[in-house]
Amino acid sequence: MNSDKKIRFVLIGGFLGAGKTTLIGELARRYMAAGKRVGIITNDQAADLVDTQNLRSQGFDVGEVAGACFCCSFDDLVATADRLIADEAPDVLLAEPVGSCTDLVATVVLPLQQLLGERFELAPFGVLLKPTHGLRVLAGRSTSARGGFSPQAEYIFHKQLEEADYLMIGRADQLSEEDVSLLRAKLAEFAEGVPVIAVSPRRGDGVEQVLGYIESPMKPGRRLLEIDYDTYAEGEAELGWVNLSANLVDGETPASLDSLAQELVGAIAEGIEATGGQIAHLKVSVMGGDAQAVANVVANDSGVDIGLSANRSVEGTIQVIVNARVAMDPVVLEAICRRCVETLAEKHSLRVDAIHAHSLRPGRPVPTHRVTA
Ligand SMILES: Nc1nc2c(ncn2[C@@H]2O[C@H](COP(=O)(O)OP(=O)(O)OP(=O)(O)O)[C@@H](O)[C@H]2O)c(=O)[nH]1
Ligand SMILES: [Mg+2]
Repeated sequence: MNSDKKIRFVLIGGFLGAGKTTLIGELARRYMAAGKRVGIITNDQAADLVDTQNLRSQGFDVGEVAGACFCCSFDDLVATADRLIADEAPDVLLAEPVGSCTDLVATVVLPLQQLLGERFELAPFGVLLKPTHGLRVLAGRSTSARGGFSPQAEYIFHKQLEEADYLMIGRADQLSEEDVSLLRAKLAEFAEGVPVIAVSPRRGDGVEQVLGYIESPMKPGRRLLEIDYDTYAEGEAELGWVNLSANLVDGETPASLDSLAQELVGAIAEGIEATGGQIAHLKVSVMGGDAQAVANVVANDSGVDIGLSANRSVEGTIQVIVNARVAMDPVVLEAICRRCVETLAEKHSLRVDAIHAHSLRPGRPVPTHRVTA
């Protein structure tokens, strides 16, 4: 990289399970195919991130900010960016904030631009709409994302979309043309004049257009929010958060990573639904050797999705990570996750070793910086 050249800093926002990690992986692949060096920064309230492992196993350089969201650990975000810059000299940094965060223009985009504008060139801020929840929250459609989505959680969902410089309707491969038109019309009601792209990072639709916006001279952070932090904090605190990791050992026959991931995520989702919890995003990563499978559930009754296929059966130690973000008591959620890991191991004649979990409700956001005008 030419040392005088600024690094393009790209933040991709959107609700839990909207498709941010998948899109970031696809953007990174395209940048790299064009000869650019890319670094990725993931973020979570706690350690053991499925996203970090997922992106690393795809061959990307990933730094992680774990323990608090970007806005509340701004200095950690900058330090993580600095480490990637020192190690990899990237031309582009792609960063994924926590999916329950909002007010990112005031707390991340503009502070980065204003404090570190000599080094970083901020891209316009793109936000992905999660279609299951978008159809329900914006269009009143009864979908699998039913019930349990309180007014406070809807407030966060809305605020995330309101602050975008450009918007993306995610998982477009699964939407009818009518649904895309309906969502466009609903978005235009509060984001008039904001470009909207229907994207399917998985199939590739719309990704070149997203790159066009990222590389455009559009001013970043044009839509500073008016936001009530009490409602925002209440909405975030409704979520139970569990990050669990464990090793499954002593297997005597090869085990299929894809099947284990699907089976575990399905069992946890069933356990959650039986207690009335509402899934925002449930992810399971299963790793063995250098292979990894990721399976996801993005809403109640939405079914199991294979986010990353390993296509491999392995012997030896298998590492399991569960990341669950669900509207329910985190202690009960942790108990369900632990029980399902134990049951899975038993069924496959494996032994659970080194299991540990963090469970929490996100605390009130206290941003390091906040630009108000
Ligand atoms: N069909 C389809 N599925 C997609 C697409 N993009 C993402 N997904 C799936 O949607 C689920 C959620 O995707 P992620 O990329 O993990 O979502 P995220 O926004 O990073 O989620 P959090 O990190 O929890 O906030 C996964 O199962 C993905 O495989 C798409 O274009 N089409
Ligand atoms: Mg993600």
